Amino acid sequence: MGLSLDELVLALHDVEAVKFGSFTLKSGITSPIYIDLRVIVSYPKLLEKVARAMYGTVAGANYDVICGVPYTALPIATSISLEHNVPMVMRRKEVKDYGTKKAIEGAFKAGQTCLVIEDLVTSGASVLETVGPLEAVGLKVTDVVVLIDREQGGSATLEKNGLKLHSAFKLTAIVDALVRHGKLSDEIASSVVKFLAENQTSVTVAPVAAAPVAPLKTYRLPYGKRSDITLNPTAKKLFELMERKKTNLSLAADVSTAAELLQLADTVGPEICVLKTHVDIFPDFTPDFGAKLRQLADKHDFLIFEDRKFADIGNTVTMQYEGGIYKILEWADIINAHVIPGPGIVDGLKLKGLPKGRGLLLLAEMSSAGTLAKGEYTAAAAKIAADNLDFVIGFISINPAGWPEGPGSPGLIHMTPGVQIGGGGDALGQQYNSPQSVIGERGSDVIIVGRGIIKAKDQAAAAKEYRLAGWSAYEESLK
Ligand code: S5P
Repeated sequence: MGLSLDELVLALHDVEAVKFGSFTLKSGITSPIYIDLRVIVSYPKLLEKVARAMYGTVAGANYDVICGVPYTALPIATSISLEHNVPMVMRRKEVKDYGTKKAIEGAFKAGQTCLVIEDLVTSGASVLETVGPLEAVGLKVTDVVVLIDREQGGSATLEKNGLKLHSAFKLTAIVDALVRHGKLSDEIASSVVKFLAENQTSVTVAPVAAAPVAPLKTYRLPYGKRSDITLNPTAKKLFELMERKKTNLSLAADVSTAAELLQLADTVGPEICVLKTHVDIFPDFTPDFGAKLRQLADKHDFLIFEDRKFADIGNTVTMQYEGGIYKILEWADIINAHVIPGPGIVDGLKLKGLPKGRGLLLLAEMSSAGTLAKGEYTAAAAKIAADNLDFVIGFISINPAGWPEGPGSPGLIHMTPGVQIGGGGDALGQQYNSPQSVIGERGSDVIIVGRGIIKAKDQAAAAKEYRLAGWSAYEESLK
């Protein structure tokens, strides 16, 4: 093998993969130690030794394929794969390539076991972000190997998720070795140990795109019937047009200009029930934007949802809804709001929206990793909706089938973002589920799809594919 573990620690220290001083971490915390293993790609012999040390650490574990957590561990996994002739799979961090649609690349069979390879574990969150998509495609994950365990709670979190952590080094052992070899003072060493003790993590979030949810058991009323139950004219219109057009697809039209949006609305209009906008991203917004979009909405029979996510006190949101440059109240059938300020935000928006027959969706859950909108917060949103059935038409939600109190009145509509046919996620915390999972298992009513359609070469064809996938999942769920 050549190097002893001490020598490997010294080599890592030499290339400054492990540094001591005062470093501000992403979280804002000041740390006396900084580990950055990305640099090892510049030292092929060192990379090889790191890979060998890790492979030796996990001897005895059973696996058919290996998968490196992107990006730092990819070259380590490759190195192990080459030396030991173990096949590798790769997780795409950004599933944006509509043509390929795969979150996990490579050849494997469902039921095979995958060893996860990571450079460093702190909380365990990034390992879980890779385990989720692996399990979602049917691979079993039981063991994880890392070069360095920072001993900040990662091992316990992984254990809670049924994963055994193997580490070539514990961070305190690295510190010890460096002290023994005169590279580090006792004083710095004890500040590191103190830092680790004071900065323990615990991750309670479920793995990204996690294990499949149980099939929906609640009986679903057809959209058409629910149009008679809602008290809100916009929701009634929505249920009716979904039934008429046979679509439960909402397009998240996050393109860069208003001109592009109008073009896109005309192209995919026939496939969708709702077009969702973020009007504040357009540099070319003009006061006639609303009227132009309304014309297209009438032409193609869809509703307009401005995803403004209001979040202020009642008095302020009335002004934001009606005024400013965008005058959202004039052209958007639907808006949404966070419930963080309490029910006053609904009262404020209702003052302006109800006389015009508009509808409001409450953000009860979010699709992003680590969202705080869960548990009691979600239940509070459901309660505010139940108290305002004239104006609140439903929710932005992720798993209404799992709500302890149920998904609420059948007059309320659930719209779910974070949808792509291949699952996966993006680099900024977005988490995707498939149309089938969202409608068939999670009990939602409408799939909200952005990049899955926008980035496709043929947007109209992609929209059609999503419409058919969403609709067949709905029809299946009626049975
Ligand atoms: O929790 C949420 C709520 C919303 S409204 N997660 C989301 O992603 N959204 C919105 O849905 C987001 O602002 C974006 O417009 C869309 C998802 O886009 P995609 O490209 O990731 O499909």
